[in-house]
Amino acid sequence: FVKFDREDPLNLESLLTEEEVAIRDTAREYCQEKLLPRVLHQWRTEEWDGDILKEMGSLGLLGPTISGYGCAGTSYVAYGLIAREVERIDSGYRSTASVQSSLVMHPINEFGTDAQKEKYLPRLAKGEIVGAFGLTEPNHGSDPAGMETVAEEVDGGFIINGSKTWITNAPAADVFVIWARCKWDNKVRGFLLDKGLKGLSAPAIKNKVALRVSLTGSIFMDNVRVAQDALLPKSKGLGSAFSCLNSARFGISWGVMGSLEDCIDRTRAYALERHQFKRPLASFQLVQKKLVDAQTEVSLGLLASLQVGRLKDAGKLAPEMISMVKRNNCGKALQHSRVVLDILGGNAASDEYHVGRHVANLQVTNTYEGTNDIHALILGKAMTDIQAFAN
Ligand code: TGC
Ligand code: FAD
Repeated sequence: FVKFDREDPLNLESLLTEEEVAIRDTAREYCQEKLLPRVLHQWRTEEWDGDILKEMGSLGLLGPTISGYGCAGTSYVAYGLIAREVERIDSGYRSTASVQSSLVMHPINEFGTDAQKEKYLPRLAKGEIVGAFGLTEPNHGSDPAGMETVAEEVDGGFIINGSKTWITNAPAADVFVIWARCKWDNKVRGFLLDKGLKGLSAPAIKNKVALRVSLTGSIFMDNVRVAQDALLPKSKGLGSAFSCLNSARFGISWGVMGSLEDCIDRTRAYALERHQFKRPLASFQLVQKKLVDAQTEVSLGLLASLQVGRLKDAGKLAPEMISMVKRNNCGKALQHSRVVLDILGGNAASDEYHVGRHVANLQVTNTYEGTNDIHALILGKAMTDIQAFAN
């Protein structure tokens, strides 16, 4: 027999390529050395740090699955491994990066012209410019098909009206991927809006109780006029927006496991150190069970995401597979981070112990990119052929 490795009980490492391990190690070193020392200050102040995207860009961590344009051309598994390391520190850092990679660079690469790719991708990859993705609206979150943002064709371009809310990176964004219903054929398409356009604003949403290290804002578009080249010409219908979500949701399924791993590591160390009734907390059966339940879910969740990643890389993906791992891993991370938080006793209330911060973040990861229940309904539809979202 080999010795049981509590940090990798099912030997996930043996299923990774050398390149994936090297990328994971680069990401881990960066996150532990550069992000961890910043996280508490940013959490307390909600100050956003634009250098972080530049640093990630310099290491090739942005848009890593894209080939060309200064991107690394890695596997989706490597993308997942990066998300796991970043979210081990904080979901907000992963959010900042995954919007840039999956929700901005991906649609430009998939649906853009060569000129749009040349204009935006190299600078997004370096983190020199910041991107945001506007799908959710004040009246339409789980049901984006009802969106009220509209694009109208005018001489040589378009006029866009509408508003978006809860948009990651928006207040700092240089380029906005905006999904709008086109008046001429009623189809949803993506548009690229540059910061500074007349009628475009993106105020911050302050005083969040979670995701405090990522910037979140609204986007208001009041007769914003753009040229023809703002249209992402290969975007055709809401399915194009959903295809970006496939990549981001996949990354989240890895990321939240990193968050839960950090909760386990911290509460395990605490349980070994802290004594009550003249014994370490770790010696109590109830405490051990909490740690074991959580570590089991991490191990199973990571293996499931690895399999989905391999299928995605091989072009054998059904989007429902991503719903399954996004829903399962986010739900389990929220549930078990909350349980191991109990191990800290009163210290659970101190941000210096970090676990409470993860718990707050994981409530949001279980909500954005499709709530836990919406993913249940996506899977329910696939299992029964009956869609239960609406009549
Ligand atoms: P439905 O009729 O099911 O589909 C419309 C068209 O889209 C196609 N499609 C997909 N294509 C690719 N990938 C997928 N996952 C797809 N899902 C659907 C579908 O085939 C169809 O194509 P076509 O050619 O027949 O027109 O659409 P519906 O309106 O009934 O959708 C239902 C539902 C609930 C599944 C969908 O609205 C949904 O997923 N809602 C959740 C919304 C959501 O996830 N929003 C996320 C916003 S972005 C965000 O949260 C970023 S946070 C990031 C961070 O900070 O990390
Ligand atoms: P609602 O759709 O109003 O849902 C409320 C509740 O009702 C949920 O529990 C939901 O599961 C339930 N519900 C809704 N419909 C049904 C149904 N048919 N059956 C059963 N239950 C149902 N969006 C972007 O476009 N871009 C971003 O960058 C982005 N970043 C975000 C960052 C943060 C910090 C947050 C909090 C959100 C972000 N979002 C972003 C928005 C996010 O995607 C939405 O919040 C999410 O899709 C849910 O929509 P909603 O908030 O309108 O909730």
